[in-house]
Formats: sequence, C-alpha cells, structure tokens
Amino acid sequence: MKTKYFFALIIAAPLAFTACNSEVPKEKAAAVASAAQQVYVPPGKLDDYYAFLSGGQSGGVFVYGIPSCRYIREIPIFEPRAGLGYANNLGTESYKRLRDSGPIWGDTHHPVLSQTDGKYDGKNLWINDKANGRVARVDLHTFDVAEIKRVPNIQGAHGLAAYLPSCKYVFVNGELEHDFEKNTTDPANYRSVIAFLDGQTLETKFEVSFVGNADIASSGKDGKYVFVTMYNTENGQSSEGMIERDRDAVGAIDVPLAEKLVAEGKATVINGVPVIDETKIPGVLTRIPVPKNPHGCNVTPDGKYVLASGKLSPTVTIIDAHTLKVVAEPEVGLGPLHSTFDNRGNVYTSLFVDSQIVKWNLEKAIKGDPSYLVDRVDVHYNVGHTKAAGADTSYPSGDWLISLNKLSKGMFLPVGPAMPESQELIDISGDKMKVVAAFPSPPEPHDAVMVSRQVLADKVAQTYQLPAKATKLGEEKVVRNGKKLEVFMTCIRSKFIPESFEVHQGDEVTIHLTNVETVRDMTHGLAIANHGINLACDPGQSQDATFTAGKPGTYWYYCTWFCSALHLEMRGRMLVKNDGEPVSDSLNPGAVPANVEPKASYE
Ligand code: RUQ
Ligand code: CUA
Ligand code: CA
Repeated sequence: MKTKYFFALIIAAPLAFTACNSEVPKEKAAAVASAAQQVYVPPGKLDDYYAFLSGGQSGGVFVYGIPSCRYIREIPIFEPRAGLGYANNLGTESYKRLRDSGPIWGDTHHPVLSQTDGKYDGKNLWINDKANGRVARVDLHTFDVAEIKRVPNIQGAHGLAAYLPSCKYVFVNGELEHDFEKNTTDPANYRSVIAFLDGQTLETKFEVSFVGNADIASSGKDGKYVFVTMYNTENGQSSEGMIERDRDAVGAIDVPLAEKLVAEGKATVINGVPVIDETKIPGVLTRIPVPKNPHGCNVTPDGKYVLASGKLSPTVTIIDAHTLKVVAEPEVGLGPLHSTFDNRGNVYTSLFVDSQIVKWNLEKAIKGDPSYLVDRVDVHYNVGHTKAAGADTSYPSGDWLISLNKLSKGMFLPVGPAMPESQELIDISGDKMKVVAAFPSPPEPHDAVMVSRQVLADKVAQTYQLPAKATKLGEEKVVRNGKKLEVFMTCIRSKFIPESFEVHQGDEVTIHLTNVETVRDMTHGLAIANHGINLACDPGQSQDATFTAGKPGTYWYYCTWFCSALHLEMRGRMLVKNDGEPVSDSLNPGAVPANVEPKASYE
C-alpha cells in the first residue's frame, strides 16, 4: 500500500524515528518506520478512504481520512454546534428540525451507509440516537443532515442497519423495554420493537413488537431476514435478572411476511404505527438460541451466515442465514463484541476483555478445523466495535480495519483526569495484522464505516444550490412588521449587504443570510456582538438567525470565517434605537448593493 509515497519516506522516516522518538527501541525501529510509511499521506494528497465515526454522546459523526487518520470534519446532528452554525439559535432550520424531533442532545451509535447492488453508493448515511428514539439521514452530497425523525414506541433505539439489498428500509431496534401501548409501569406489559423506516423520509412504516429486547442489528442480503441480538430474553429489570438464562437469542425477522401481515390488516396501530405483536401473531420473529447475553450481530459479505458475538461467552455463534440453524460456535477469546470481514474469508472479532482483535477463518471454523484461529493482535484498550473497509457490503476490500477502543490509558499526552477516545488503524492486507496508527477523537465513537473516496468523488457537491427562498444579490431588503424585523441579507467577499439596519430594543429580528459565492470553501459567518449569534453560511446556502435586539446602541456584526484580505472589514452595524426614535427601513447608504459580482476564483 502507498508505494507511491515510498521514495519521499525513505528520506523522511529515519529522521522521524531516530531524531524525534527516543522511546522506540532500536529493534522495533524498522517496523515503526514501515508503519509510518503506510499512514503517511503527504500534505495536499488525499486519503484513500473516508471513515465515518459515530460521535456517541457528542451527538454527531466525525469524519476522518484513512490511512492518515487525519480528522477532517464533524457532522453535527443531534446537538447544537455553534461553531458550525448548527442548530444554535431559534431561527435556524437545523434548530427547528432538531427541536421538533425531541431533545437537543443525542447519543449516536451506528453509522450505516446506503448501498446499491451490494456496494456503497455514496448517497446516504443513517445514524441512530439511542437516547431519544430517533434516526437521522445525512445527505452525502453536502455532508449535512437531511432528515431527523422520531421513531414511535421505541426506547433505546440501538441497533441500526439498512434492509438489503434494496435499502428501502432502515431498521432500528429498541434496547430498553417499556409499555408503549397502555403506558403502565408493569413489567408484564413491557415490550420492545424493531421498527422499519422508509430509507428516505424516515417515516416509520411498521414495527414488530416482542417480549425482551434487541441490541444490535444486521441485514441478510436477499431481502428476507433481518437479524438482531437479544440479551434480555428474560425481560429482566435488574442486571442479575438479565443474565438468568443460559441462552438468549438471535432474532430473525421475516420481512416479507411482516409486510404481508401489515397489508392484511393484522397489525394494531399504536401511536400512529402498525405494530405486529409477536406474542399474538407468532411466526414473524424466530428466536435462535445462542449463549447468554450476546452482543454484536454481523452478516457475512456473501449473506450466508450471521455471526453473534458471545460477550459473556468466549464464542461466536455462526448461524446459517437461510435455514436459521446454528452451524458452529468457535471459541475466539474473552469478551467478543463485534465481527467484521475481509475479502478472503476471514473474520475479525473484537475482544473487549482480552483487548485484542482476533482473526479467524470462517470456513475452517465451520468445518471444525482446529487451525481456524489465524492471528491476534493487542489493541489499546478494551475494544468495542471494529470495522474493516467495506465489511458490510458484499465486497469488503480487505486492507484496513479500525479498532474503536473504549479506553486510551497512556496512549496520548495526559490531559487531566479524562482522556480522549482511542482508535487504532490496523493493516489486514497480509497474513499477520499490523497495528500502524492510533488516533484520538472526542467522545465517544462506538462504531465506524469506511468508504473509498472514489465512491464519493463525483457526489460531493461544490456548492449548495441556492434555495428558492434565497435572497439574490441586489434584492436585499428590510421588512418591518410591528415589533418584528426581517433582514434579507447577502454576503460575498468581503461584504454584508446591507451593512447596517435599524431596530428598537426588544424587537424580534430575523436575519435571512444568503451566501451568493459560487466557489467551494468560501464560507462566510455572521456573528453579532453580545447577542449569541453565529451563522456559518457556505457557498449557495441560506441561513436564518432569530433573536431579540438588546439595549440601545451600536452592535457590530462580523464575518467569522477568514475569507479574504478584507475579512476583518467584512462587518456591519445593527443600530438599536431608543424608544420613540424613528427607525429607517430603507437600506442604509453605503450598504446599497455594491457593484460586486460572484467571482469564479479565490482571488
Ligand atoms: S454497541 S460496543 Cu452501541 Cu454498537 Cu457494541
Ligand atoms: Cu467573510 Cu470573512
Ligand atoms: Ca440474558
């Protein structure tokens, strides 16, 4: 890999590892230098993969480049992000969408990429909010949230997967049992649901309800079964109660049968959603017994098997995805949580307790060949999810694997009692796995998904398409309606138009800001002194801010993104007049649309 950079590194690597890193023992220097080569992507060169890491309690998604492990951007989803102008004031569309779907906080766990014909198609990324029963769709043309929907009847929306091969649904399962029908607190009425959502609108189409819970989800590849691991088949309410049984289950949901039952009117509508109650209409959900309290659930790339990781048992249960029979249960190590795949028939399972990734051969394990264990490698520390590039498509690439570790201990410079989250990048292209890099992140990635940059190459937009409501250059205006003022403003290097507007104290002001730039990367921001407002307006985008004008005086608004040599001069004034003082509605002299045209370059 990366042979093209080899020559640059012949010079760079020895310098880096003799001069700067005295902790590397001599006998390891060569291995370290070769690992460094593999992850070195020179400035100005692009990474081979996008890695989307869920943000956990940060509520969004983090985008990294692989193999360099460079942090590229955050996609905020369920939490405001003032720096990016996301959902950070009452007027923004992003705030309204988030508020309308529930709390302005979320816990994202499982990023899922859309597929066509068993390959990533670069269109959508879905992610769940475990805390508030929501699912979001990110449009990969803009890396922006396109939808957020609450899923009725669910608590602890945890496992998320796309129904394959069509992706017409994404499905999400409830980890936390409750009574959503009569709203009692009686555990006898507790149920969980697996909800099937329209992949585009995220509207919940139907649900299957059952006793117990479901944890992690994965789809078969032929449009019949989808699978979930179920660790609380006991319907226990204490941790002891949840580990009473020796075996729990993998649930297999027959999706075409569920659709048929719904079409035949066999479902009960609860909170607006048709729900098939598996306790009353059995058959739609088959429980396949597996060792107690399983966790990860992963279907092999060829769709033949579903693997359930033992968690409390040192085994992975291999289930035939068509007959639903258990075909083998190989031992792999302590605390197996999740499995992922290469393109050579190998499985890589994360071992939480052993802090390892173990590589094993699927066919050998099924045949009972004792040499099924191929390799194991230490990771730092307590790995949760692991994901290899393309592993949930039909065509894994077999080159890179990310280990998402729960603790970083001494991996990075200490920064107080709390430490950053820790990920490691592992080269799985050879017989032996090789840990080549470790990189920190904000809290707390659970899962990740990697897609080749080629897939997105012609998809990622250069600019937004100006929306219909956008203010056009030369059509800026101020509209007053009693105590409400709307300012239709444009911005372009490096000017706001208008450069001033007048209001009274206590007026409700809405600024509709349109960035009329036509080149990528020319973002302008609009911050207003002492009013808590910061917009980020990308080329071709319109953003709104709503706030109440403060006490009389002059308040400058200014651009927060360094856009040109005149960036600091890119500012204007909100003039808050005393009561009784007249305010003007005409655009202020000097702010009359100037002779600026969108520029086709960065000059
Ligand atoms: S869980 S560490 Cu939310 Cu994906 Cu298994
Ligand atoms: Cu616009 Cu700085
Ligand atoms: Ca259990």
